[in-house]
Amino acid sequence: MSKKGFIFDLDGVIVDTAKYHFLAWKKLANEIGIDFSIEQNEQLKGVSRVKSLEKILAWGNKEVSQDKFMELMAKKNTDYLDFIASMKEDEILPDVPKVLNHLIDKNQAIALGSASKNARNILRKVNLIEQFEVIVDGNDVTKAKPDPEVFLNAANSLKIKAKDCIVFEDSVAGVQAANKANMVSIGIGEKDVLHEASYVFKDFTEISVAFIEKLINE
Ligand code: B16
Ligand code: MG
Repeated sequence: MSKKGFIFDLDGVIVDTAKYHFLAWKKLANEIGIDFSIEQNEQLKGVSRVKSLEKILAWGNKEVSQDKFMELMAKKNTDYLDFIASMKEDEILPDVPKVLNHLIDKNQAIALGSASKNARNILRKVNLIEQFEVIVDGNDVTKAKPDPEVFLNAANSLKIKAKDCIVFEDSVAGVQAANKANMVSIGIGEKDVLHEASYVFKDFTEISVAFIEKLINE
């Protein structure tokens, strides 16, 4: 049996933390007099903390000093940490453990490739940290998605060639990053949004064992 590298994004793929990012950004934006909609939040998926704040300030036509920028980022993260403080295993998205366990049974290489600096903390909370052989997160990369750095690092640490890696991603930037890395991209979400992905599924309940076997063997 061949050994492939399976790289999972975190927010929106393993857990639905997008709702907590939204609440924390909305609180911050409103406090500084900027409107923030759920549609705008879509554009922040997979985008780093720095880039997210830059976008929000641009939408609100607001400029702030470097010190203020740092203060706003810290504030957003404090609120976000409050929202995720009580996260438990029941917030893991449906059938994610089933797919992870199947891959472990089949001796496949498994990594996390996330833009979040809180990724390890979240994996610990939901009790999935042991499932990942390699974790590459926002603390380990200099270039944010759609740059492929996060996934190439993960492949490198897994010692699996990029072309033998499969990435699960819920964001457009993440799918583009996987494609640039020359990996198979699997979009988790809506087909019309993630149309650049090699395959798209609404969630992991739509992914069959036969499909996983095909990924391993092709
Ligand atoms: P943090 P992912 C991304 O995680 C989120 O999708 C994005 O909304 C967030 O701004 C980014 O992480 C940074 O997160 O503020 O926790 O460092 O989807 O790449 O797992
Ligand atoms: Mg994501």
